[in-house]
Amino acid sequence: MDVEQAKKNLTHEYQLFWERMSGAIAPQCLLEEMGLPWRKISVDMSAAAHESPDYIAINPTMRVPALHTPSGKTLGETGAITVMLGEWHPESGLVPQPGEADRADFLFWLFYMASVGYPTFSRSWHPEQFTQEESAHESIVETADADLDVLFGVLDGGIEGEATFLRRGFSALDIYLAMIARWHPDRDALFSKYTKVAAVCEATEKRPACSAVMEDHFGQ
Ligand SMILES: N[C@@H](CCC(=O)N[C@@H](CS)C(=O)NCC(=O)O)C(=O)O
Repeated sequence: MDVEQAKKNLTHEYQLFWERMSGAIAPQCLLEEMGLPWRKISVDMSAAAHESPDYIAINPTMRVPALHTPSGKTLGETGAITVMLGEWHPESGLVPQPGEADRADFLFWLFYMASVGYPTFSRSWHPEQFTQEESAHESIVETADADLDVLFGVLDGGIEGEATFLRRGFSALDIYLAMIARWHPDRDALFSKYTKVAAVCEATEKRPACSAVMEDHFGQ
């Protein structure tokens, strides 16, 4: 392949700005499930690479993940990335399209997980970002973990399929749920208590693409 061809190929693949165990899990699973060509661009958050001018030019929110599309657009926010990948690749059937009956439920549950769930995990994992008092960390984590219990209880009640969130079968909601369940401090206890959540996550993680992505993030 000549340089010109290589350059052309680069512009035809997605680039996922990625960190281990981060919210990059969901878009990575989607890219794999959709069979799309993509490239991993590691962002070393332990070295504050997400706060560097280069990364700010890509994602001004200074958060990971971000997705650079083959058409040259870059966007952040896992919820937005999920919806847009679904719209750009409707043939995947992973995201209900405008006009489909379960679109409203899909958006409802996706944004509940992305806008309520994700920041609750941020409180549980990074209490230092929410207070200047070190003595308050324990209490912030305890409150966040109690909120997570409520969150997963609500999600359990919203699951309508057998081992999928939506009745239609496997969708991007299952991927998002499997991602946040992986972040839970006690996944065994979570799965014993919320059996519908467990069924969705276990079925999702049995899929070859999702299983490989989880291994990429949580393997040794
Ligand atoms: N609302 C964002 C949240 C993304 C987020 O908070 N990502 C974490 C990594 S898992 C992050 O970048 N944190 C920045 C920091 O800790 O400074 C999304 O859904 O993409």
